[in-house]
Amino acid sequence: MQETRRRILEALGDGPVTGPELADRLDISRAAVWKHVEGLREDGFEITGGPDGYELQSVPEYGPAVAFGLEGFDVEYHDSIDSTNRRARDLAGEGRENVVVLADEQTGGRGRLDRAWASPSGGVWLSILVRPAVPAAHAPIYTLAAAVATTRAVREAGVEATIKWPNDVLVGDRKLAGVLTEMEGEADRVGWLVVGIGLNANVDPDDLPDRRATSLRAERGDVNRRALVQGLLGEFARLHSHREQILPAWRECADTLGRRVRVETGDRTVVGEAVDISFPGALEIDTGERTETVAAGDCEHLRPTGNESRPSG
Ligand code: BT5
Repeated sequence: MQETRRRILEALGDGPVTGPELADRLDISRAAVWKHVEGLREDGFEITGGPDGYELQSVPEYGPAVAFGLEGFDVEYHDSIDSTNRRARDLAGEGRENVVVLADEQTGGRGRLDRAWASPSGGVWLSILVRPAVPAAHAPIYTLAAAVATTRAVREAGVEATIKWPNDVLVGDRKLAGVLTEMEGEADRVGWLVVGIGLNANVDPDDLPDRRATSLRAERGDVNRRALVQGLLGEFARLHSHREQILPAWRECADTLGRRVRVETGDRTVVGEAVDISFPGALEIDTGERTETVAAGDCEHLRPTGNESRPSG
């Protein structure tokens, strides 16, 4: 959101302000004030004009308004886009950073390994573009940070979510959100990192292809997505600048630790008890014979009996 519009909203936050007063405070012309107020109205802010001046009546639930009150990130909002990750990668190519691409609907959302990610209108589909000064090998820690930030924001909204390693946010054994991280860089330095988060917010699980998917609407009713996204991004920003807090926070949110799991890594399958997570995000699995460290893969929670034919999540 433009700095001037942010300042106008801030001024209106304390009660009505006249046009001339706004022009004075912001050191812009009255015509410019009028133009910015019109722009805010177009973005869904309800601003009335009365004898006391302009008055802010309501802030929209989602859309460009997410930028209002958010520190540290520029927000680029789309009603509909193919994929916020694709757009964030393009912005990375233009040299941008600390941008969040946000959409109400995606027409070509992607999961890991190029799987399709259903993204109907009403969800939270966003991608965070950052350039952390770390080696490329450390990138997975930001995927964990995104899962923690999402889980905490969802818990704040009253839904007891947990994380399944490495990046699924579940309610019980149903998937509420997923994370897709993409990056470019040299071995010793990340060039850019795009952390994509898909969160089934105000959507109907019937509109999602996977029968083991859930949404906030199904779990507790519709949420204010602006507050949710601001909470999520605030949490991500905190973890981003305090990396030492990410693993402890992940352990606190995780449902995988202490469970029997099966992890498919592409070239092997590891079955055993998930005993811990290690930097930058590897799962430690006690197979009974030794402890295996698995850096990436698809994880299935198994029943404690060891009956692997009946996965529970
Ligand atoms: C993920 O992949 O969980 C990562 C999803 C990341 C999506 C975000 S949305 C914003 C940004 N822009 C993008 O284009 N992507 C990111 P994975 O672990 O591979 O899970 C994919 C699998 O989840 C699919 O194969 C389906 O079985 C299932 N699935 C698809 N859509 C779903 C949904 N909306 N909710 C729950 N499960 C879904």
